[in-house]
Amino acid sequence: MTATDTYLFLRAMVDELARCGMRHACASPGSRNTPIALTLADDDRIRTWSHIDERAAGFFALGIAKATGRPVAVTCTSGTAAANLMPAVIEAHEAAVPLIVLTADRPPELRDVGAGQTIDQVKLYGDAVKLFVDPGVPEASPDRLHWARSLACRAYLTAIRDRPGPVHINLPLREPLVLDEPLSEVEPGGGGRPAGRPWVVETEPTSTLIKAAASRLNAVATDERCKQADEDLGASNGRPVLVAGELGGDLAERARLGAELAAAAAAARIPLLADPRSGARRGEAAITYYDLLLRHAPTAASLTPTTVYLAGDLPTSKPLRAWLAGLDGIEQVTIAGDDRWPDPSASATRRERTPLPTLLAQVADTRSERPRATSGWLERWQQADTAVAQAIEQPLQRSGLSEPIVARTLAATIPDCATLFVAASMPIRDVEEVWPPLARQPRVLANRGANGIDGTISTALGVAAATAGIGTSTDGGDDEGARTDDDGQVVLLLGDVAMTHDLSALTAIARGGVKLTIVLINNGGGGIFDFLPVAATAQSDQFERLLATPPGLDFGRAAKLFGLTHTRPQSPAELVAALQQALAGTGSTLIEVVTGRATNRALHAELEQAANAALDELS
Ligand SMILES: Cc1ncc(C[n+]2csc(CCOP(=O)(O)OP(=O)(O)O)c2C)c(N)n1
Repeated sequence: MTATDTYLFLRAMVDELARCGMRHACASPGSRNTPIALTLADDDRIRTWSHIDERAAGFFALGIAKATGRPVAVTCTSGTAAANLMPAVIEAHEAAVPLIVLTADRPPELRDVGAGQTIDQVKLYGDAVKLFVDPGVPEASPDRLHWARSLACRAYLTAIRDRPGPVHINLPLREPLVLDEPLSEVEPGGGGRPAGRPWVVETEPTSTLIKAAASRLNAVATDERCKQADEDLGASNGRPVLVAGELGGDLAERARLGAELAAAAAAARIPLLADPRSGARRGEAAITYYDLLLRHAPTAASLTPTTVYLAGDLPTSKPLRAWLAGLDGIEQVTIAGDDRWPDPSASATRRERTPLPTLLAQVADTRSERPRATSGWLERWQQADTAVAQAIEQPLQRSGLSEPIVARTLAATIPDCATLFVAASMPIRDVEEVWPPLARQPRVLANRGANGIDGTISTALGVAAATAGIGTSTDGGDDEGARTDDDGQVVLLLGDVAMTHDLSALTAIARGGVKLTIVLINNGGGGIFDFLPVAATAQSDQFERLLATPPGLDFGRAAKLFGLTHTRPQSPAELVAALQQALAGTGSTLIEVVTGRATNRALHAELEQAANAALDELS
């Protein structure tokens, strides 16, 4: 076995990944993975992004894969480097995002014998990966190269099929790790299949195929099935509600599904409680303030539905989740095309296996004859929604550049060809609480698989890398999905603790030439903890030091260190101007909004009180 074997084997694998559709990879420095990084970088169809920190590399890859819906390769050296990919692998697993992790390892004779930088990497990510393979030290015989090609296809297809997720190939590489002469173009065994075809082709459940399946299904749908669907959508039940979380797919698919779902709900007059991540908070049936109105017990009780449909994952809203959990004896239908089980309160009574796009196509096809929800049902929700909207408007307007106002301003200011990436903690909650149902609105993404505050900047940068078209393929061939939007831009909304957690990720801006607009809510620590019971029980110095953890950083200096323009708007109008300027420019910007945790908590309490008073009057 020579370096030639290593490089031929890796070149065959990478060639297959590119043939399957891979367009992006991320690499971090290290000696052992040099052959993997160089082989990826040598392939013109794949853009290889260089990262110093493996944790950031993992999340950056996750962001690209989230935006494009395609697997992204991540490679790193052996040892703790591989362990640093764990958080992104877990998020990819929980959020169903396709990743292909290519770790370099020591060959068998160097394992567990005190060799440097060697840990047990076998099944390092446990059950968080869909597939683990340790292919052994590469050999470049014809048989082994055919297998390398087949294995790469298997990894790609496994990552993307059914419920997508990460796969792990652990590659033991033996020295020498560099070639002493150029690699021959000729591959033992004849290389790949003719005409650039992958070694293995699998019928993928792409949206096109789902659409085709939908029309076939419609054509053969029996009367009985139609009757059943009518009942499901409210003909006999009367008071259905549709709840929508993240619907999955690449950015374009998400936007399309969201719009179609909203149209279907409006046509059937079904109240739609849609997390902005679904892209479905739009149209006549969208109920904006469900988070506030379901906190009001009499309203929540009076709006008890007969059937709940859940599309995608569960929204973040605690009141919504509590309300669903308390709906005893009500039919709750999870629309899940794969094996996801978004039911933490064990409330689901039925699972609809037909994928959402197929269901939507069926609904669209039969819309004219379809009975609607009981007359007046949607109106009752709308009435409560309007009452809350009116009640909170004044306190919101008085709050100046408050955290909810920032969320609302972003919805209205960021163009619909752009993407808003929202951090965990209060940003995701504020966006859900006040996001208006605009006809044109930016797409909303977040890491909600494991709800971590880690890797937030890195993931947003990955989304930006994919949407800005920087990483488009240059082969002129199949690049569908590699470029999701011509003028796609990404705005990141995050808190100061999440910002501090991933600060070094900002190196990717200069090193990778990625543009990002960051809106930082600097409220002096983790504002979310002020809403938890511990805020009232812990001693205040301990609360500050152990929970709130104010970073105490001068973010203007951080912006300077990483080459970002820094601005600090003082009013909603100044925020709009700062955003417009940031989006119009070519560089990255840090827009810092200074708020206070106590003020934010008081404002949220005031909004809830105002909503409750209005709902009291209504009931
Ligand atoms: C990796 C990780 N560590 C810790 C947490 C727990 N956690 C949730 S929110 C939060 C504070 C976030 O603060 P910040 O980003 O400033 O947002 P804010 O609460 O002010 O909106 C922490 C530490 C987590 N979710 N993920």
